[in-house]
Amino acid sequence: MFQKILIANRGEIALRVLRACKELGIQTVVVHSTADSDAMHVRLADESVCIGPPPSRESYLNIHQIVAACEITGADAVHPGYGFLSENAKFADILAAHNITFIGPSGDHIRIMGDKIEAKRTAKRLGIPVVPGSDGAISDEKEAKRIAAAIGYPVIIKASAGGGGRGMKVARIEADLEVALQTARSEAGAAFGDDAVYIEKYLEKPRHIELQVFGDGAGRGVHFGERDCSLQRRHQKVWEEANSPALNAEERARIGGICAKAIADLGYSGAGTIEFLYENGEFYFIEMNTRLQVEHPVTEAITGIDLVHEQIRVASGGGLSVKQEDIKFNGHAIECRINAEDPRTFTPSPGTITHFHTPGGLGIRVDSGVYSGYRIPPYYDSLIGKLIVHGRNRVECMMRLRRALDEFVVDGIKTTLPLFRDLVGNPDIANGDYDIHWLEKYLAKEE
Ligand code: MV4
Repeated sequence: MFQKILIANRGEIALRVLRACKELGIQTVVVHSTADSDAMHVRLADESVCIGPPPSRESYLNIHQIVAACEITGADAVHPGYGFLSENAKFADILAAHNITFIGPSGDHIRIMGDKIEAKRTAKRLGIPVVPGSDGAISDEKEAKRIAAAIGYPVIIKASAGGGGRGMKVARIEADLEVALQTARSEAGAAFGDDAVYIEKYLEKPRHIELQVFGDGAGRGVHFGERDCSLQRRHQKVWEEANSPALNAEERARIGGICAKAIADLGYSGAGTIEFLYENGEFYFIEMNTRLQVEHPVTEAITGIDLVHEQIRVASGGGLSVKQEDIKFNGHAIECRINAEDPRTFTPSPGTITHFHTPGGLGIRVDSGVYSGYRIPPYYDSLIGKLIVHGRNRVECMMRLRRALDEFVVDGIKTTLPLFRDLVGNPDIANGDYDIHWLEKYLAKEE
């Protein structure tokens, strides 16, 4: 087991990882920018190292400073959290070269999944159902037209170096294809320095369902069920739940089994998320994320398993603490992302939190790094906390969520709490009847 872990992140996730380390008796080091000297993760860590000025590029993304902080403090592993360097293959490789364990998959696995064409090819080879489309990059318009005619319109052009919604163009008819292809290609070249694009059948009203998987790096793989993350705005998830209101136990076991076997065959190590679009009872792979995700607590709530403990165990060579048959799904969980933003326009609202009171009681978890009197710096993303609610079933979970939202007080700044208070009263949400476009349509109507 590790003696000392360096946490290369900030905010609620730094605190989340810190808590897991404390429970496992592992010493903690945090790194921080000058804007985060009074952050909670800095106060609670055993040691802290200031690694640079506020801009992320010069601090939380500065690989050399982080490696230096490991060497100064004698940390033997790094947990990257999510965002920042968590899916940076070069960072994983550099740490390995310094004999520091990256708590995550190998640089090679990160690299494969970062290249969306390679990721899809790998998924397909491993038996995961993918969206119909080109087998790899498309070379010219003629090829695009031929494939589009074969799979049928509408189609979508995606950047291989994109992901998370960046660099996509829809063509509804053949006459749209030339422009879609050219814009997607030139935007990809400008944004990512890689103009490779691929084509897929465009799914009109899917849900976004993702499978939580884990590999032990030695040929074993398990799945922890799915999360439904369809409620999003501009590719930012807003509300996530486990299980998906759209799936039954049989469908879960089937797609879960496929994913767990794929992870085993890949020899993958650590936590991963396999993202699917789900429409008319079918799963279509789109991407795989090679990190712990923001919404992992809903999976923890329904399985009772600490996923950060598992990450640390696997990275230290101790293997997973559970077998597939030990993983049971119990009840329902919902996570609301509390952002320091206007609840309608989503304009960031940094500033000082004058009063912060979190709800409590059975089935309530709040993961947050803020406190009364804390000043939110304007340099980073606006997530200030997550409310995770668990119940024996979805109805109980929703009742408890409504009550918890009433108790939650954040004064001094705008937050997305009022949006959630509206959503819990909406009949579509109560019925679990929504797709990836639901929230944006709802927000457009409310204006
Ligand atoms: C799609 C799609 C429809 N058809 N692919 C957006 C994010 C990126 N991970 C993939 N995305 C999409 N890919 C096909 N073939 C629709 C989206 C999409 C979306 C996906 C998940 C969650 C929210 C979304 C919002 C708009 C579009």
